[in-house]
Amino acid sequence: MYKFGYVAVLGKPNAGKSTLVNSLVGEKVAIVSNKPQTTRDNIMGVVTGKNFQLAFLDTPGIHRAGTHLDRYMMKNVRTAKAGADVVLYLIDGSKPVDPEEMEHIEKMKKDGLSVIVAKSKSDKKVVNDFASDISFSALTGENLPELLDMLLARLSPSKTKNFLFDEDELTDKPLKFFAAEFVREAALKVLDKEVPHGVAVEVVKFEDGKNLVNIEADLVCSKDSHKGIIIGKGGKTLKEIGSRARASLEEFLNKKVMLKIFVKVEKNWNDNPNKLVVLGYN
Ligand SMILES: Nc1nc2c(ncn2[C@@H]2O[C@H](COP(=O)(O)OP(=O)(O)OP(=O)(O)O)[C@@H](O)[C@H]2O)c(=O)[nH]1
Ligand SMILES: [Mg+2]
Repeated sequence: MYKFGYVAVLGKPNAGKSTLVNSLVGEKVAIVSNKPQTTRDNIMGVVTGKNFQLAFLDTPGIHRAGTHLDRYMMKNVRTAKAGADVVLYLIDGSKPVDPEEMEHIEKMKKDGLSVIVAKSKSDKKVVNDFASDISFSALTGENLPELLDMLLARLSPSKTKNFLFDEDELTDKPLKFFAAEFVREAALKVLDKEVPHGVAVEVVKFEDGKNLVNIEADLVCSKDSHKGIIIGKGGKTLKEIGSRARASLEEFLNKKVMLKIFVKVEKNWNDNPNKLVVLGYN
């Protein structure tokens, strides 16, 4: 008997959704940072076993939408939910529970969705007593096999192999997407406060050579005042972003990478529907 299913991974910003998907897939398909609202797009991560295949959809963290970018992100959450066979809802066990979240979970169940509530970060001190179906740590791997079993138990078996993806197909995004995301991840790590949230990355050149990948990217920020912060004194901050992004891209692509980043200002791009489309959020 075989099992296949789509799993939408939902939860608040910073709950650990992307870290979990990466660790189940065994490859970094989604960028991670300690800043909320790191993920903006739905990113698929496929896990294939002997008799099963699970297509996880990593989603943006659920938050109140202010800008058009926020609305784009929340639309992604709805899309993932609508196409899911199982919803895996993550609650950060190291943070207090939000009553609104409990209501949201109850509503999903009432709407007939198959929901598993899992507490993340079990390697940290647990401070919330919300009743979950399982707790796990994506960092130490605690309870990950049990979590997979729990998800599989929610799917009905098929006599024929009903997998939708090739075994070596780990994600649905092209290399260019990862180039942009790894630059954004480096920016999230190096920059502080509200600056990284106003950052988008557009890859303007991606030449995939035999031994070298040549990449040029525009690092777009939303305010004039952010440009100087991103470049830093004598270009120090931008250099740091570039070298971090290059290192993770070289690891991801398994090739030498040449990376040039140009900082540009697009005032309030994150609240401009046309600019969002240009920057790949459509
Ligand atoms: N200690 C510990 N930290 C974790 C674990 N999982 C994730 N984190 C940390 O939590 C932070 C957020 O992780 P992400 O995976 O980016 O969270 P997310 O839910 O995808 O966040 P958004 O994309 O913003 O919605 C990062 O600093 C991670 O390193 C875990 O199992 N244990
Ligand atoms: Mg994420």
